[in-house]
Amino acid sequence: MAKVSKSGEAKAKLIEIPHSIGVRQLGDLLQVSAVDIIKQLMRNGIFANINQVIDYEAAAAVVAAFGYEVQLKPLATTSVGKKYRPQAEEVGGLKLRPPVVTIMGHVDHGKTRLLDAIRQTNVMDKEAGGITQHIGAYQVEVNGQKITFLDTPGHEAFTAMRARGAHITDITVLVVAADDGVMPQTMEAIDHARAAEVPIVVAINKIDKPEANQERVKQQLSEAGLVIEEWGGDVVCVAISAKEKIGISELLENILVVAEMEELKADPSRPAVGVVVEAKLDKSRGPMATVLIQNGTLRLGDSVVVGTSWGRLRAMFNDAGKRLRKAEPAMPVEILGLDSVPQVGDTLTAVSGEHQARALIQKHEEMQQQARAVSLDNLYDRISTGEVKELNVIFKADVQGSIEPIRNSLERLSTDEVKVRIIHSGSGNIIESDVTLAIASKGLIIGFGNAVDAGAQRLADVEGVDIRTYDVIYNLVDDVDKALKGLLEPTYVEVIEGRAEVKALFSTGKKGKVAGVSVSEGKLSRGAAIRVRRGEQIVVESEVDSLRRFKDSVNEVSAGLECGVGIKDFSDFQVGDILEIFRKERAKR
Ligand SMILES: Nc1nc2c(ncn2[C@@H]2O[C@H](COP(=O)(O)OP(=O)(O)OP(=O)(O)O)[C@@H](O)[C@H]2O)c(=O)[nH]1
Ligand SMILES: [Mg+2]
Repeated sequence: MAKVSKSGEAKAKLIEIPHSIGVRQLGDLLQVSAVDIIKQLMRNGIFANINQVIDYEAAAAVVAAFGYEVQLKPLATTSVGKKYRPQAEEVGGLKLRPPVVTIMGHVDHGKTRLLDAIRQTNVMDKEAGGITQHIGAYQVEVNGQKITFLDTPGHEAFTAMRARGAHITDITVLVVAADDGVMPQTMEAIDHARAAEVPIVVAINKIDKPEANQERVKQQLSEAGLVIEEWGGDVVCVAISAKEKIGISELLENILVVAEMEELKADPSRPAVGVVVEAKLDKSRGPMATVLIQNGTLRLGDSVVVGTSWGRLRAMFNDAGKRLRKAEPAMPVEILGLDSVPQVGDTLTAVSGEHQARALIQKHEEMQQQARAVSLDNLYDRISTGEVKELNVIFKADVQGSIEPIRNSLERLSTDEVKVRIIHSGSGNIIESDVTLAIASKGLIIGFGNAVDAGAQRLADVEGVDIRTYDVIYNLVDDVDKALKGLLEPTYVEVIEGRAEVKALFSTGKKGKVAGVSVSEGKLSRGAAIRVRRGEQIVVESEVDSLRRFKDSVNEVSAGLECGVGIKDFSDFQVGDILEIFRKERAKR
């Protein structure tokens, strides 16, 4: 039954498959259509549709039939999300490092102005001529301690980095304008920071304005679940004016307090690891990248791999444009010497030489291919391999009023094995930042009564993010419920729906043969899965192509009646063959 590959080339290639896998995913893995997978499964006696999940044995038989070696894939051990934590073996040389901070908040609430205010009042290297250059991040010094700020404000940029697998932010500063209060993007920013499990420091901005109302902002924040210290919660909140430069040093000191609680550490004695925050091609200097060092120390002359590019460090500059010989953890530096322009979010790793560089580049390429989002279709698959223990859902509804009830229904679907976690909800269409959040959180997006923005759909298609939109609450909840139940019911049982015995054979011209049968049990139905038994042997498994009572084509024939049966791609009936109509059903627990 083994099928020879079309290419015909030798391929004792090894395919690894998990404990269970979706039919569609198996097709992707073998680079054949799902239909071919379904056909092969049928030949092996398993009737599954494209969205179903099959177990290892079933999948392995298919893989073997396509001529590959097959092996069980070990459980995934990839870490998901979270900030950079050095490995246990690194603990020896661990030292405290500066925090890396991203500023977020609603449009026009003063993010850029705050970044500028911090930079102007606290830039470290004033003697370098005061020409701070824009390299994507900068460091300031407060009471002898450093803080690194990422120059691109907003939760979109923050989550876009996470979506690329880079977890660089330790603390977010949430800017809320005192005259405007908590707005939709403030809420988004809160959800994005929470999804990343990054602590939030609130900066109530524009307190110089006569319309400023700090109490109202604090009230709204507590409604959003951010209870500030003054109100008995644990969220640090500082009143500032980015314009008048009021409260800036207090904000910085508070950031350091939060950083201290986080115990951010790194080992400067190791070879460097970092993340690209900006990259460009300079006409005269070639590829340039701003890298935030996460661990270890980067030195001039080091060989580095950055994403899929590599090179030897020819020069290194800080945010003031000053040449450096080395860069320590949490320091942003601009580097020269790469052979091509890397991408924002790419990882930098110092390597011993070309051999290690090549191995690493290959690993990065493989990792790029492996990152895949969760969908309702592959949910069971992902959970059973240990990859998913929480179903992260981004839920958007047409109107605010629909959010709470549906949110509650979804959260109630949580089981012992999987928790349904609504990481972000809101009203309006599904937008690009929802998709980025889904990528970063390996989540899926559910919409109710709304539409998907074109840009969001494009991104979702490219990144393989599952977006489901509904107009009926029941269908929405039922689909998620079914997907979750899939994990509780990994096995399938076969149900025999009908049996018939072949009494006579009829030729039907070029279409082949039809069997004249007498239905002994249950019923036969058109389109149903059918197998032909001859004694102990199963001759074929296929589906009922045609069903006739006298001259009429019918959909069903019940026990006690006689009819003509045609089977798809089969005509070698013999008198005495037994036909069985069967259905595969998920076993109840
Ligand atoms: N009065 C007053 N105005 C401020 C303050 N901070 C910012 N602004 C003004 O508010 C407006 C928006 O500030 P930005 O810093 O551009 O706001 P943003 O959050 O970066 O806005 P986007 O980048 O568009 O999301 C500008 O006109 C600022 O001058 C402040 O503390 N007081
Ligand atoms: Mg701005």
